[in-house]
Amino acid sequence: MNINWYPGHMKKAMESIMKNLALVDIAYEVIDSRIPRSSRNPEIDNILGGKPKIIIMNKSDLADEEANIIWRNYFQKQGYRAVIVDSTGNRGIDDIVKLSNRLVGKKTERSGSGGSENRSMRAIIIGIPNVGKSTLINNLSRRKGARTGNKPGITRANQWINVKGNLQLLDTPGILWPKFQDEEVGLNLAFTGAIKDEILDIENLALNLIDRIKNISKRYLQERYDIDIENKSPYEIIEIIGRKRGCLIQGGRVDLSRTSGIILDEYRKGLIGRITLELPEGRDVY
Ligand SMILES: Nc1nc2c(ncn2[C@@H]2O[C@H](COP(=O)(O)OP(=O)(O)OP(=O)(O)O)[C@@H](O)[C@H]2O)c(=O)[nH]1
Ligand SMILES: [Mg+2]
Repeated sequence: MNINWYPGHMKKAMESIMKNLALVDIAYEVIDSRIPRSSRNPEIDNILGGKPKIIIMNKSDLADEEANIIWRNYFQKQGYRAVIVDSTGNRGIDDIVKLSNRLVGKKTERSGSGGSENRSMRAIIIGIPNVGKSTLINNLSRRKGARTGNKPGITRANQWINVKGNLQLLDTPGILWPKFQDEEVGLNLAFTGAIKDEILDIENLALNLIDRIKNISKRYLQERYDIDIENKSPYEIIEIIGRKRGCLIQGGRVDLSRTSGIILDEYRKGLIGRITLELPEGRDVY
């Protein structure tokens, strides 16, 4: 797999985040709960400097519940604040607001002019593509507040969204580029949809995903596709699934490309199960 992120691209993304960071009191780093390590860009902490931050473990509804707890505890042990969130199902949203108030609420109260003014706390959402930044922004804003107009004195371009609990959210998220430390990270990003399918070999991707899921637990594939996967290779498993789903081409052969697309799509939608693809170092079962 060969995916290049151009240095110019990264530099622009970084500059935009830094510019907006100057306007906020706290940053929300959104990650994908199925791949908490691969969906983090390790440079985020350098970019943030000392700015308070909460790790938002989004798409928790698609990840294993026990693994979610393991990861949250892991992040907390590392000194981070982490919240388990489902932005489409509205889980954990209130926790974000509450925790933000605890982290910076006091500070903004004191820093108001004259010492008594209670100005809003401002936040920015940051994360790699497709991790749920816009969904989270919509969820935070739709129910709990309305868009405000341009705020004079800050910048013309930025819109602030009022959220409950004295919180204002910058409506433009900071897009972090994914960081491919190794092939496994690249695959994880591809499995979960953080990278566009057009630039990937979809059959190869599905074969790898089948192999990973099979090693985590046999039951997922057996239950979803009603097949016995014992002693079968990923290739054989895809063939069986293709036949079952009627994905055939001329001569009665299985349409591997279409079957692969179905498998990836079903994994991404959580239909194969709530499957977390990686755990903190030193753990291999959940
Ligand atoms: N199941 C589930 N799906 C989610 C969650 N959050 C977002 N999604 C879905 O993930 C997809 C991407 O969400 P977006 O909010 O567009 O992600 P984004 O980070 O804004 O993506 P870019 O703007 O492309 O960088 C959409 O199909 C969302 O419905 C979540 O917590 N759970
Ligand atoms: Mg978006």
